[in-house]
Amino acid sequence: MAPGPDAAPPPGVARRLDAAALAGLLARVCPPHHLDLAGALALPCPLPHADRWRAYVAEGRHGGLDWLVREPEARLDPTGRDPWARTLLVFAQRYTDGWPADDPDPAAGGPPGEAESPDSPPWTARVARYARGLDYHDLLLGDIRGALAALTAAGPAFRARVAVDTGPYLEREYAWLAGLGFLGRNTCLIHEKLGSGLLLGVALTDLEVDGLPPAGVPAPEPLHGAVRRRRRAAPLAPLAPLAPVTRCGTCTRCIEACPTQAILPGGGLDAAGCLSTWTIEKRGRAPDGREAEQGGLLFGCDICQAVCPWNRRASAQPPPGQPPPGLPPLREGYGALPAHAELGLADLARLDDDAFRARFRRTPLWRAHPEGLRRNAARVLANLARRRGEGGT
Ligand code: B12
Ligand code: SF4
Ligand code: SF4
Repeated sequence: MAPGPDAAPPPGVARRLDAAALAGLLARVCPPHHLDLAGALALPCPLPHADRWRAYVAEGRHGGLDWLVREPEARLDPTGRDPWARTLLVFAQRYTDGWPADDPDPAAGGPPGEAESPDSPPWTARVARYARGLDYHDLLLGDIRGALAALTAAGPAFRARVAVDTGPYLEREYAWLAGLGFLGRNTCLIHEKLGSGLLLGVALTDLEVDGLPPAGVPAPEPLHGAVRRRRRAAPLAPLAPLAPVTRCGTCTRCIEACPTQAILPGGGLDAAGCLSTWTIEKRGRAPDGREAEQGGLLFGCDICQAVCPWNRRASAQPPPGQPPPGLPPLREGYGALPAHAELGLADLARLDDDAFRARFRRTPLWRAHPEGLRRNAARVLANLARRRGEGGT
């Protein structure tokens, strides 16, 4: 049986296993499904950063994303909605190999001189890295479902509800608790060797797993990892309390680099001020007419990740565009789609709705709607013209 949302196991099949056995199974089923990291945590689970979530909601930092803050308390405990859930599996998939320091890509906060002309670099370099190819929801959901089906075929039968983004789960908090990485001031989940170019997904299951760290205590390593976070292996439970919440130290680069000052001094985000919200989620004008702050970015923003030393470190090992040693190649589908190169920024600014639908269905750009993409392209053109001293609005 392939578990999917609300799939129920056949009666009488064992759903209980220990963490070491689950780790062994994950090591078998994750690599063929392009899943670089996988971990598990016991439910119900108190969330150590629940107060950050409550403050985010109370201060209205969700930036008009009303779907996010509906039933805020429910987001803190998935077993309220699904009392059958016992274990949350958390998965991560790389979507980029490398954030080179001399990257001329304006979406990576590269030298402004490189962004002067609308013709160079190509517009896909103005799109956040996760969004240059196919829709990650399709890719990652499909891969997680495939891995769960293989897991069932190899052993336990269980019920599962899978989500990438859309479920009421604080995915980064869970990824940290499951040992996939630490939480940075830019709010991203960062793996010490892979950096933060990782997309996350979860599977709520009724598996009973013995030997996981106590609820609410972060694991120091995931159950499965294409590379280890630390050089020396740490046993799961005894060292668990030492797993770091954050490893930012005294660094504040992301806070300083954010063009809209959307990252709070103590870490955490004002989503209302984030360019990712302005260019993807928001309709209409930027808040208070702050269009100029969008600079040369067309869709999403990678600046607070591109400046992060942990991504620099992750990029330092391989030649640009190649996977770090010991890692499989990047999953197909995340590279810029060849068809994107048929258009320029000016074409995007006047693309009609039908052409938008024909070109961008099943890509992340779909989320901006045709009017959003036209608006973004027009803003970038105006910002570039202003930088060249040609005026613009
Ligand atoms: C809504 C949303 C957005 C909104 C709001 C983001 C926000 N920070 O709130 C907007 C549109 C701005 C956005 C932008 C981006 N997003 Co987004 N987004 C989401 C979504 C759907 C919900 C996030 C959420 O619940 N926010 C509420 C806040 C309070 O929760 P949180 O940021 O997760 O923080 C929790 C903990 O991490 C902790 N915490 C937060 N900050 C800090 C700081 C420190 C120091 C510590 C110790 C703890 C801590 O406290 C919180 C409560 O548990 C998630 C998917 C999901 N279901 O989780 C994807 C998700 C977070 N996004 C993702 C991505 C890739 C992005 C972008 C990089 C895309 C882009 N390039 O434009 C940017 C990054 C911007 C940024 N610096 O966060 C990935 C992140 C992967 C990763 N490695 O971290 C996710 C997980 C999607 C996925 N399935 O992979 N996103
Ligand atoms: S994604 Fe861009 S705008 Fe948003 S917090 Fe990071 S640097 Fe700031
Ligand atoms: S740039 Fe510095 S402060 Fe920001 S997430 Fe990376 S290490 Fe942490």
